Amino acid sequence: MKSCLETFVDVLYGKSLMEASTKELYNALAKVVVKNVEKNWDETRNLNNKRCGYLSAEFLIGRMIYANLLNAGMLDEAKYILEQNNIDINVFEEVEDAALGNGGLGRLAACYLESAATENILLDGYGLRYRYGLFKQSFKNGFQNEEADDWLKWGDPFSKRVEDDTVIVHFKDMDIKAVPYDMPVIGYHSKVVNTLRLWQSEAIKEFDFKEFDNMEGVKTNDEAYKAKEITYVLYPNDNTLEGKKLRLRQEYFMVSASLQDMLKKFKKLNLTFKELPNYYIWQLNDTHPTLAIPEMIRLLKNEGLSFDESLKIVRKMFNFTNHTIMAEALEQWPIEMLEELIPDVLKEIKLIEEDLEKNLDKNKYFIIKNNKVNMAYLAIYVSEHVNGVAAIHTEILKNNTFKEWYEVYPYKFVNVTNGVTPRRWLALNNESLSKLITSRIGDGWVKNLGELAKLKGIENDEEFLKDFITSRNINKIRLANYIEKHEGIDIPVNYMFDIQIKRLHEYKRQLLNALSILYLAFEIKEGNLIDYKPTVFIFGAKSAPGYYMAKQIIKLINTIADYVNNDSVISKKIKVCFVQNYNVSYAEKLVSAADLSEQISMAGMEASGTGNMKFMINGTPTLGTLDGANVEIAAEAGKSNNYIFGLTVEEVDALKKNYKPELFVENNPKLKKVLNALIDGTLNAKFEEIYDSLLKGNEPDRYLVLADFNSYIEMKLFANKEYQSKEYYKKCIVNMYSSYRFSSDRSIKDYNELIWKL
Ligand code: 26W
Repeated sequence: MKSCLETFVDVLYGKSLMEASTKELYNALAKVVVKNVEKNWDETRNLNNKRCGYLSAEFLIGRMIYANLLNAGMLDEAKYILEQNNIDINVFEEVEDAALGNGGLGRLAACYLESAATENILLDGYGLRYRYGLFKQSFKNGFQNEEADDWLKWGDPFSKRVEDDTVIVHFKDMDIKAVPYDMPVIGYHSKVVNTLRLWQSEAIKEFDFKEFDNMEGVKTNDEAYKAKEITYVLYPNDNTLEGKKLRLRQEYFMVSASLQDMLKKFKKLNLTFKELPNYYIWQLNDTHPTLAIPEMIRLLKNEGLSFDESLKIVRKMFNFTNHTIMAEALEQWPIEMLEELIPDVLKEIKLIEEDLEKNLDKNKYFIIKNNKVNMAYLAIYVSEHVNGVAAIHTEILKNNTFKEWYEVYPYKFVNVTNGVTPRRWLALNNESLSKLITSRIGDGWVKNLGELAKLKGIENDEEFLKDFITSRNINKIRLANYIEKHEGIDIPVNYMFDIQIKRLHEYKRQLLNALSILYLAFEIKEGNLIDYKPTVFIFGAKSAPGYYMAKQIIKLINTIADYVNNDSVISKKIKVCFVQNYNVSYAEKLVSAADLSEQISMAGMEASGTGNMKFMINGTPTLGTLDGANVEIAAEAGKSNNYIFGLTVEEVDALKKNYKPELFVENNPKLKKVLNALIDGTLNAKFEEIYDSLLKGNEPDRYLVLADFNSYIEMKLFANKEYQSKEYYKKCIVNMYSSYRFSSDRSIKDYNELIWKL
């Protein structure tokens, strides 16, 4: 490998390793990795076994170099060679994340590809190659500021442009070129190398200077612009449909290119189309790629099949994962818009609707209503399987969200609880804990997280306990240094690190956390919390740029941070830090250094959560509600090994029938004081809208922040009381070794056994 890296740096840049820039080293090293897996990649590609395509508008892959080196078995050697040239492998931390996703759903897609390759399962990723990923966030005067994410400035050395596999996607007003960029998906010490294929939109006729002077040229250039626009930028919404034409174009572009690509390969096999579902099936990552269903029918009809024949085949080809029950996220596209952009696809949707009317009571079941296409209903009607992403979430789908559909198709509904890859989320991000684990049970856990169960009982081993604490402290020091450098905030490492990191959304209740901090601040000021152990509350979160209330909450938390951090009495006990530009790489550092994991959504709202799993694997107890996968985390590790509080789903439903938030404030002067601080000038800014959202309007306090306030404070104080005791660290360790269920290797095996059957 040494000479290989030297050759690449020399051939590409005419330099020695020591002369090369970080960017040059990165590009050359990545090329060496790709070259190393080339043979396995070709062999995997050439297998004719049944495969599944994971069709997703988002793949939040993050930084790739370390994960790929580890999985290809090249990490130690790379470290060594670089070291010999006085280069620290950590220089690649400068390389920006590929943030081609918003949050949980996109990161899940990335973990799944990695786990499938590790488990030798033939799962390809199909998506979009956005020129700009999720915006970069900074704070200006406490408000979120967004900037373009030019991730390609570091190059894209893991990708290969495959000109030969270009396809044409047809819209009513124009035809567009879809050019694939392929990335190898390298499993951990496995033979299979899968492919992540991302489509880039381009004009069929490129910008033409000769024609620039006449009208013809203007039209060409306009078209070139319109073509490129499709994959120009990732929509930064998480949980709300904006209903924009360009977004619909993105979805259809992705779907049509991917299916054409698959069909082209299938036709080379000279089989009958009936065989198609034995050759290729698709997992729809939420409704975003649901147009694949009518598009597949359209393509089969182009091959000479009838609608009925096509539908019969397509019914065996698709499976649908739902990731949220929030009404505002469930996609419904206006018929008008479909008619304007993709009338041929709309025709097939209407035929599917006719088919539905033949089979089901049309007063109760529909795909099209009020001139809108309900994408979830379309997906459920045709798919073989529908799944939720945590046990409680799947139950809610069956009993509420898709109740009527469950009544007619009970056999379609299955649960596959989410997972995260233990390579990125333990082996790589937490070197000290990994070493400790390996010193006791060997390194088999990296490939099979279930081996952590061998550590059962080790929480009673004094030496392990001591080493565990040392490991946690190493990570806390590393995080504190990083935060000091990037945020300019000094975080004492002997403070408890209480961390909430996730997209900013009202249902996730960062506001509940913020209000609890104000409560603690006032208590400390009044001298009521003598024994409280110093704590730093760390937040990381991006808000959708158009989500007003979320942006107000960011400003509030930054304002509370100023108030707390600048008060000489309060800051001796608590500090607040909202890190900027929270992303995958930041998350890696945060989860390995956390003392407490905040998972405090209103019960019933968080489909699963995956951050909760990352903390657990790293040995951090959850302060959380019985929502999403928290329920399963508490079940696996034991409820008493986590800090569970608040209303359950059933209690939320009951309370919501006649909720009067003011009743929770009236007899609670401390809560009243906290709420008043939002509007009375205690803080440096006023937050009328937040205050009003809790107490006024037709649905005050929609997410029951005030109803859960007391039980939250109580559990938060209890966690603080236990912190640094043996009891506390035992809880950490039990969580860590009980985390097998939350490995994405397990999730992928569930998908394969219950759904794909590859
Ligand atoms: C159309 C706009 C839009 C964009 C993204 C709507 C909905 C989404 C996603 C469904 C949002 C999302 O990321 N959901 C999260 O998915 C994770 C992976 O399953 C879950 O762990 C989270 O609970 C869920 O919020």
